[in-house]
Amino acid sequence: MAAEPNLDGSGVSIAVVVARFNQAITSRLLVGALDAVKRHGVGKHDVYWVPGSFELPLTAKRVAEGAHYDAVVCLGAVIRHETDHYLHIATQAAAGIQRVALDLGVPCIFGVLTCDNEKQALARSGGNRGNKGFEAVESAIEMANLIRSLRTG
Ligand code: INI
Repeated sequence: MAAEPNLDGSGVSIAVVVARFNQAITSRLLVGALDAVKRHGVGKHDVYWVPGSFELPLTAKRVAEGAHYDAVVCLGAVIRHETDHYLHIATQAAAGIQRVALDLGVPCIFGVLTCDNEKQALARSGGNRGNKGFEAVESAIEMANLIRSLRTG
């Protein structure tokens, strides 16, 4: 098994589900994701907007069930505020996205930033810490190609 990821997106179909909450950040993640889609020649992609990160898992499930996509990329930005509300959202988004992947056997990528403040989020959405949206699409392509190669039937 090669250590290098297969990032050939030509035969890969991806759904990108993106949260509108903290849109100043998530739109930057989407720019990064679409950049990776173009860079790696992803065959087909569609973008679906949802209200917030809490809604990512259900939407990921619905699009993954349709069998039109080889992978689902979930993008969001959960930023710490005065209460622990953000913690519930981040935890449930992560657990829900993983559950969809395991239940349906479709790679669902966790492209959700969980940050203390907006400065950290900006750095990770096209600033000096890269772009998590770009990385999420690369993970989706790698996993789509890997899972396809492991199919037995
Ligand atoms: N949604 C986010 O994506 N990020 C957040 O930081 C956030 N905070 O902190 O409240 C957030 N809340 C909305 C949530 O995802 C749901 O859309 C809402 O609770 C309705 O279910």
